[in-house]
Amino acid sequence: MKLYIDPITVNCRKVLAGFHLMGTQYEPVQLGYFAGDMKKPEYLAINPNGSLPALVDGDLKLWESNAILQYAADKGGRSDLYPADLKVRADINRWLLWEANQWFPACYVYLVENLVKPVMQQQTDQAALAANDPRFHLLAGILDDRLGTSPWVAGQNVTIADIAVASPMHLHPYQKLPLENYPNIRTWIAKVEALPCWVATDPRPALGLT
Ligand SMILES: N[C@@H](CCC(=O)N[C@@H](CS)C(=O)NCC(=O)O)C(=O)O
Repeated sequence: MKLYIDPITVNCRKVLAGFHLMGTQYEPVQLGYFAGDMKKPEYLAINPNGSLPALVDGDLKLWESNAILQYAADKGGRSDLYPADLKVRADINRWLLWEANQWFPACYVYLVENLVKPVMQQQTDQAALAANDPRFHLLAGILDDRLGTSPWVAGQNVTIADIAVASPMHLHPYQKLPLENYPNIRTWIAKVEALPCWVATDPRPALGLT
């Protein structure tokens, strides 16, 4: 399988960490996010969205990072990390969809305003942060409540849901995510950060942040 990535991006780091966790074998194809490689015709033929990551497995061209995690888990028979039990799987699928639709956009504003713009010597838009704040706190409250009832996002064990939901927060000290009121999230993200798959895919060196 070929995996098209730039490891510094949220959704590529997600798939890289997930593949590491699952022991998935793949051939990485490095593209440059800041160089705009994902907008070039040869890549658009794989992912017409012009976004990273994408996976090619034979005649399957698969985009959407969470769909890639689901596919790799099923292909690798990792039912420990993506259980087949109907209700557990529905729960995980729910968190994967929530992450892509709600959590990623809410966390992304902090990434752009507090990390990307300063690195690019652009002005942080405080109004954009303020406008996003209520949405972030609503969502963080939902996640914190869940993590108050189970140690991992989807129960007693780590699953691909943890990798997906942690990824939009992967640079949270630099994003300046306001996590002060969410003790369960703080406990959980520290556990994610201790996972070997998370340590092995740390994007900070490539971003010049360590
Ligand atoms: N929902 C998609 C989002 C993909 C995405 O937004 N990727 C970013 C990097 S994290 C990207 O390549 N953005 C460039 C663009 O959309 O122009 C996924 O999970 O794969």
